[in-house]
Amino acid sequence: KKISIIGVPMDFGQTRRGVDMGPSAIRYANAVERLESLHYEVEDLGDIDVGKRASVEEDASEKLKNLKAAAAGNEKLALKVDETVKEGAFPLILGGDHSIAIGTLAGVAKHYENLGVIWYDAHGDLNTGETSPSGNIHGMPLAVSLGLGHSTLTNIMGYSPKVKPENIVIIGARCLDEGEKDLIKKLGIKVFTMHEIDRLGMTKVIEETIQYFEGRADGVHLSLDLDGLDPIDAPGVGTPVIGGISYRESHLAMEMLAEAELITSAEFVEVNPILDERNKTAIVAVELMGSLFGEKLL
Ligand code: DIR
Ligand code: MN
Ligand code: MN
Ligand code: MN
Repeated sequence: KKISIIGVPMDFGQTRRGVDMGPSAIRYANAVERLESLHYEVEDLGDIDVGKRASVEEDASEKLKNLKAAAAGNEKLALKVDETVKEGAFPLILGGDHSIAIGTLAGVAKHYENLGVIWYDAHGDLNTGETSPSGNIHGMPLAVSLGLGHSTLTNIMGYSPKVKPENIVIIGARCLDEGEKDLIKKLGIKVFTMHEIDRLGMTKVIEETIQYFEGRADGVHLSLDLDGLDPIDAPGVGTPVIGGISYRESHLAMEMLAEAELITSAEFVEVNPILDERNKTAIVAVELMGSLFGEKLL
């Protein structure tokens, strides 16, 4: 099976600079070599040209920050991801802030009846313009993919919604805004917060996740925000939240997903090398990619 890597140097979805260098940091941590060593054919398609912040004129009255720039970058990403899936390759997207999940899911979901999504994140990313405390689009991609929020974003690739609420599993949540909590309850979205991870253990959480998707999803996308991990293990992120998923638990999760052969596309986002310690977070991302693609210790 072929893996096609797509870098997205996007930082319009939040306000801290440096996350646009995430794809470079992940490549520098030997992502391509790591996957090749697992006997995959790996094609690095390079980076999507998302343009510069200032090159797009934004509407000053718009609550969503950098809306036009973020939408344009995500349209390009969606087209590239669509091509990759058509070609039969596994799309592996390197972020960039989490707003890029809007484009990834737009490109992937049209190829499935019932695309499952694992949202591995400290946050729900379920805000809309109405509920967002920040106006940052990286806090909105899961809502957008459900068809909720600004039409400039929900209409990317010309169809909406991309995913159904019953096809989503959130893992690692520990920082949810009020509007996000309401939406989770209203839509009945399956969430394993840190409480459930502590209580059940990651083994059970992933077993239940795999079971949940059985007979329900015809493909599963993994959207892994590095801030889902504890900042001790992944310090190079823009919005760290203490009390997160450990490095070991994350490895276990990836290894179990690999064994189940569940995942059909993936993205690793929010790596910010400027906030990092000696590229630690990008290295962790590549370690987790190794496990997700079947690397074993023995
Ligand atoms: C917060 C932070 N919920 C917001 N979201 C983040 O701005 O909407 N998502 N950091 O990853
Ligand atoms: Mn996120
Ligand atoms: Mn997050
Ligand atoms: Mn490993």
